[in-house]
Amino acid sequence: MLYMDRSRLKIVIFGAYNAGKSTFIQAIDPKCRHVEANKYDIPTTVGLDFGRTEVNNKKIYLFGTPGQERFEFCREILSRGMDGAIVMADTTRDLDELTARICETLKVSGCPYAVFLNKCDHPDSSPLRYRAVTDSVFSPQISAVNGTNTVESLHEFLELHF
Ligand SMILES: Nc1nc2c(ncn2[C@@H]2O[C@H](COP(=O)(O)OP(=O)(O)OP(=O)(O)O)[C@@H](O)[C@H]2O)c(=O)[nH]1
Ligand SMILES: [Mg+2]
Repeated sequence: MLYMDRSRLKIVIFGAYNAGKSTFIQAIDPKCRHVEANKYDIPTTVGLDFGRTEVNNKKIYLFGTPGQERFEFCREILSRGMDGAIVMADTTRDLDELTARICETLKVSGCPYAVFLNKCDHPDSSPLRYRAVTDSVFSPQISAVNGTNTVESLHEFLELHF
């Protein structure tokens, strides 16, 4: 298998539409690539995001998924062979069905994952909205848009599991 080598890790970023997945990958790797379209003049991921970084001599490949419901097939393809997952949660919105379902699937699968509580810079942010899916899961508060706690949280997640 391509990713059995633990010096290279495939980490997939899941989460609802507009949660900040692409913004997070951009914060980690400013040279990342996106496949997106405009929905009501707002960019939305329709294929994937791809970013790279290196942590403790490990090459980390970040694959961002599309959040729209209709792209389930993309999420399924991108999740093949993943070593770990990060679920991006928009703390300005209540826990949604897609995010709850992704967390449940990851929990059952035994794949190492974390829930990143995003948009904590926003006045409407309330991380407690996600308490149903953060019990005994690493769940740092971040702001992808201004970079707060993004790199540190990724490092901590990797140190916990790899
Ligand atoms: N205030 C605030 N806004 C954010 C943050 N992260 C992302 N955003 C904004 O949220 C919107 C959606 O961000 P994206 O990164 O495109 O979200 P996504 O999860 O990739 O969206 P899809 O690919 O369409 O599912 C953009 O307007 C971002 O600027 C954050 O930490 N704080
Ligand atoms: Mg996106």
